[in-house]
Amino acid sequence: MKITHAEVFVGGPGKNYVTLKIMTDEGVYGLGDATLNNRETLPAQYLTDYLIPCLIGKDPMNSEDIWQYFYRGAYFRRGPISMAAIGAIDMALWDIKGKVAGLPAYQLFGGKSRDGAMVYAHATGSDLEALLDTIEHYQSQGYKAVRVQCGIPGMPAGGYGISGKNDDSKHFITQYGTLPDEEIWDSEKYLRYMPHVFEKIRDRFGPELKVLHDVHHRLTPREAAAFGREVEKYNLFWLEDPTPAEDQMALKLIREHTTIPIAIGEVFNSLWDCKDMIEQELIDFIRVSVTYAGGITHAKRIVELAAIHHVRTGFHGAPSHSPISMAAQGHLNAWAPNFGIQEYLVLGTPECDALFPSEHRCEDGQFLISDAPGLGVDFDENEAQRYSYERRYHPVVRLEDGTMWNY
Ligand code: GCO
Ligand code: MG
Repeated sequence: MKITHAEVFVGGPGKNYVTLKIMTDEGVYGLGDATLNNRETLPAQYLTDYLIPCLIGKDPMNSEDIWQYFYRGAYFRRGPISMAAIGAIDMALWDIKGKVAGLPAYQLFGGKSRDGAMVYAHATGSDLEALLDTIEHYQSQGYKAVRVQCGIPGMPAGGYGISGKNDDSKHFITQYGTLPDEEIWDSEKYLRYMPHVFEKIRDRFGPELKVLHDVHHRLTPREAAAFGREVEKYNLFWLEDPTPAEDQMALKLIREHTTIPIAIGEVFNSLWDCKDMIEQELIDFIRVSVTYAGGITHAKRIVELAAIHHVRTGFHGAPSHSPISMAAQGHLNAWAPNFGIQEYLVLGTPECDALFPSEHRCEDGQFLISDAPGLGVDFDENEAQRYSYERRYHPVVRLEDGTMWNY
């Protein structure tokens, strides 16, 4: 079996999904997702200019060798652009492998360890009342876990993930302007207010609800340690990205002061970015995604290392990931002995379903994987013609005096 050609499509309903399609001489094709949020053209170009030409003529069943070829062969290794591009190829090869075998991808990893994988939704409120209402809404839909983000009194944009425009449906990160929005951040106001938010959530919803919170890299290690200790009593499922993720050893200080579960890793691109924190057991959940961390082959390696260090999975699932990478994660989640939770925000709009038809579904707060061969997601190229690339940015963040801070 040989790869004959491959194509990249950029665009989608409200998103710049980067979709790779790899064709073979036997008519079987595979699909991968290289969407690097708000930098989408870069992995697309990397694929077209450098990787696809090397793929032609290769046997798609040798996914390990092809992964090594692109990773070791690049010389300038890692980084989000090249790992998203390699990741898309890798997903597409597992898709082909599954289709050839007539098996869903999870069967190739070792079968199912569970029927449904618990997911969490994003509950966001521009103020506490709005947040509590949003949590209630998700609970009524069957969700057992929610990520809670709340507007902070006195902070213009209200904190990470809050639009500041009193419109909860628009809380998310992607900006449609021609230049990045600017947000203001104040750690002191945040640290003063958030414990009260957790207290009110527990008062209203009791101990069962799984409550997650994303600090989005905004605190210093000392602040995060003190915060974690203060809110320990509210029994969070996790505290995410308390400090900027590139400093693996910052977590030591946090760990010395609090037992709050820590989740980190959505910006990591390889095992090397998280190896020390996993081996030293400084985290509880690893947040990589199959897209940004080099596809199924490499993400699985991270999951296996995590498993022997009591670290569970909590794959990144922001809406920037297309249904293809969400399916790839769904297959890993079905198999992983150390599965923890899955962030799941694919809204299942009719436009998205038409572009990426699949039988995977989300019910009662669980992701249920279909038994279709491969990744179990298709791509409608006619539908794709409706969309094209539109430039977008994440916001940037400044402190009140103008100093740049971490988005
Ligand atoms: C999350 C993330 C996202 C990121 C986004 C960046 O936990 O879902 O923090 O909201 O901000 O994926 O592209
Ligand atoms: Mg996050």
